Amino acid sequence: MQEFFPNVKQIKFEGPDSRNPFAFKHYNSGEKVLGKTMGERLRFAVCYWHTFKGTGSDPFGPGTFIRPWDASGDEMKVAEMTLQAAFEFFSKLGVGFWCFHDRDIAPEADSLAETNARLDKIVGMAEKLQDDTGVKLLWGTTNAFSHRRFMAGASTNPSPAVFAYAASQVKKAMEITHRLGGSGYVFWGGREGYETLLNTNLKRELEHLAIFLRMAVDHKKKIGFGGQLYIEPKPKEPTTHQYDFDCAAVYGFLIKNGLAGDFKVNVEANHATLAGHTFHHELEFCAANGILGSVDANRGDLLLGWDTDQFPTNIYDTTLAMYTILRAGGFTTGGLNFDAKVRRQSVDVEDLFHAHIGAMDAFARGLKIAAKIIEDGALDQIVKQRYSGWDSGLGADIEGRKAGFDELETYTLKNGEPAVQSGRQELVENVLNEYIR
Ligand code: XLS
Ligand code: NI
Ligand code: NI
Repeated sequence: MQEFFPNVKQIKFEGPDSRNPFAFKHYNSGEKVLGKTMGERLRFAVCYWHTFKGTGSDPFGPGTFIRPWDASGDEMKVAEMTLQAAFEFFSKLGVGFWCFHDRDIAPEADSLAETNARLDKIVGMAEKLQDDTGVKLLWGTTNAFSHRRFMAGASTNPSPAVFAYAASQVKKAMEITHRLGGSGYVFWGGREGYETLLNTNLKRELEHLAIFLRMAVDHKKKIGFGGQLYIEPKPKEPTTHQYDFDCAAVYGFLIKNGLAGDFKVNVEANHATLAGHTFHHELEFCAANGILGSVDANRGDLLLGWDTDQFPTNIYDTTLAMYTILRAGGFTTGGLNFDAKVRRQSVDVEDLFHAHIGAMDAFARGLKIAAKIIEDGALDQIVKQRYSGWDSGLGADIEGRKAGFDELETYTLKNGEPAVQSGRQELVENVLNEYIR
């Protein structure tokens, strides 16, 4: 069988002093952190679209990458070679999971029936490669945003025929995800949003989105798919306004439509910053509401301001992310999917390894630092103390709904001006810095 990455052998852990670019310095899959191995805690996944289908194109020019798996002139042969290259990459990198869109793994044909037959063929191969390598599917998803039929959205399209097409596509994508034993299925809004309100019935489009998601829940039950359904928020791009703007908007939508029990959130770092939040904020919001499901691990560039999908390297961000994820109980069905692409000038296949090795090490460091902060209770004590007024007396009466406005007025008239306490922001920032090393 053809080897697609002949210059790279199995990536191993060599420790922080290693200078081998093809080795992990911090990610040691079997090492235990807070009682579980790093592999179990981090649940790394490689995404198919950027890593194997990405071309390096940008709005100002076409692709720059020439991949050995793209060499054949035949579309289906390319799909087969790409799948082989992907599993060689997963195995050499030592990740446990992968993620794909239906159209990444098999090219669309002239009819839905033929497209689905192509998918079945590739999924059969993927099933075997999964068995051979032990690599599992973290989640599957549908690309219902690239084809021109979806230019005005999929489930929020003004045309019911396009809604039907998207439904047929999601039906099939859920079925193949189920067949491959996927532990989740993602709905990213694609073009579910609008360019101008002047031609848009926003109320109706939102109702259609809810109907579509209900149908997906019904189909999941019908086929016995036990994986978790996720929604991935994003505020803008490609549309001017995407309906799944941020985690709070998604949560409100789910609650309103009685879907909160059926969906969790797949939080993407770059989408958080596009929405004007930090990655940490979005994770903490989900954790607080019991909807933290999975993560698309990447980063944006605040100077550019679009979805640059760079590989995560910032140890502060990975530490804060893991701090929230660990305190929320860690991943169950979810994981850290590198929805990230190498830069346009990173044209060699080896660059794909450098990108993932750095990102995995960045998260491994974040995990270890966060675990230490938690073990020491370094920030916990300060937060606990700050809210301790709620544990007894007045605070407990308010939380227990024993005191209403009348009682609180009586209390205030009697006790006068409340004492103020320092928020100690500089102190907590120093504590964090002491742990990041
Ligand atoms: C695009 C999204 C997309 C989803 C999967 O911005 O991040 O890649 O993760 O459709
Ligand atoms: Ni994503
Ligand atoms: Ni993105």
